[in-house]
Amino acid sequence: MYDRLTASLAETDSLISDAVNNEVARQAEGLELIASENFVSEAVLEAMGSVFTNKYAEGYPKKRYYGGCEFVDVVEGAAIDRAKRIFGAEHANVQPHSGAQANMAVLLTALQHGDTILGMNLSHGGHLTHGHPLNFSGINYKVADYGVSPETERIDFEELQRIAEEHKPKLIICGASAYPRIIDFKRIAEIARSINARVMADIAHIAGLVATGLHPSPIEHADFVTTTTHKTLRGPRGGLILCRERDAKEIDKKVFPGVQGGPLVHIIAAKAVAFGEALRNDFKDYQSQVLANAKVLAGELQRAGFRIVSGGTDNHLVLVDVFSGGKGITGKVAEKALEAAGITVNKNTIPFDTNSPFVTSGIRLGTPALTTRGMKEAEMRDVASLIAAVLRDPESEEVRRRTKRAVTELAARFPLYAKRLKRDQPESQAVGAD
Ligand code: DSN
Repeated sequence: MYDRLTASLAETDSLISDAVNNEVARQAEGLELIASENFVSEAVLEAMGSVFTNKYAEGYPKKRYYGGCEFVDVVEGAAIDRAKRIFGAEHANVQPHSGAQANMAVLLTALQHGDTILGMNLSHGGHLTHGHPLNFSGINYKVADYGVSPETERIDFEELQRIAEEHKPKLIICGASAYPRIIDFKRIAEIARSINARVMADIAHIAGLVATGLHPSPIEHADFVTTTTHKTLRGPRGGLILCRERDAKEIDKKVFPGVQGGPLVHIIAAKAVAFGEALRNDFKDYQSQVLANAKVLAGELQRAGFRIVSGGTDNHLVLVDVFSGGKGITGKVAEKALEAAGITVNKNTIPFDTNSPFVTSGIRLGTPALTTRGMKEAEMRDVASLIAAVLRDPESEEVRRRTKRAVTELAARFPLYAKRLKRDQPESQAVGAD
């Protein structure tokens, strides 16, 4: 059905072509609820698939180590300029291939090998690159960690202050991958100042909300702000660093040649396109809908009897405690059962989880992708009841079959990449053609 999307590839490599087309079908026909995923626009896809992939461009605009970079400079210049405008930042480096490499460049800028960092505990919602023992951040630096309070499941700032005073880190890292509440960047910066530390805010998950003023911005509080570009920001898979002018030179040096060689110019072009989209008024409408949808999803699941970590959400994600102290099912079972019914989520630890990270007590749900498809509050109510039905009876083939049928019908009402498919295919074969 989708094979016209990869016409040239199909002629030369059917294995990869089939995999691409199967993935298009999976994305189009299922419900994508992974909080860190989204669907980029066709314009972003085109920039990513452009001939800029052929070009080496080590260096920065107007200071390259290769000839033939005049058009590369256009796209990198636009990406930098647009990123600075979106976030009100003094300096932007758009070259990091990923969030991990953005964070690596900041740590190399702010720290000496062996210095102490203070990051949020991964099992309380932090990120791998904020000090996990198996990650470069935990291997090269001493790590102290903070988390949420057992009562409120929100960041415990008094405890954070106490840990900061005890360990005297050089860098406090904030930002999270599974924290459904507003992060008080101002408060964290005050704690950092009180112990003479610097702050890195990793806003990967909430970048789109920050970009549109729907989550407080860390720009004036943090020394360094990093993000991926592919989550709520809805750009290509990649990273971005924002900082003050005074750190600009060091950050640029640490990205290249410190951490990376040649930039991925096709991805930078796609970042520029996505940043252009984020500057449009309708991007704020989209982000507002992401928030409204997450609130409805959390509320409906709560009404259906599930415990929502921290009692609700202020952002794009909902953390559901499906285990409920042993009365329910594990996150692992929940993820598998939902996947079989066409609903993609990820198992996730919850604060003070008694299950291992491979099993978990929770699932993490996010609304950015479904909101991009155009789904609103009414559809979130349907999605919540489909999820609840599967979680109540995770082994039932009948429930999975019934849910999958409903998922396919719902997805077809909100076509994905319909314009491209309609252009390339006979009308009757386009996803959701009506
Ligand atoms: N792996 C990312 C996520 O899924 O949230 C975190 O960076």
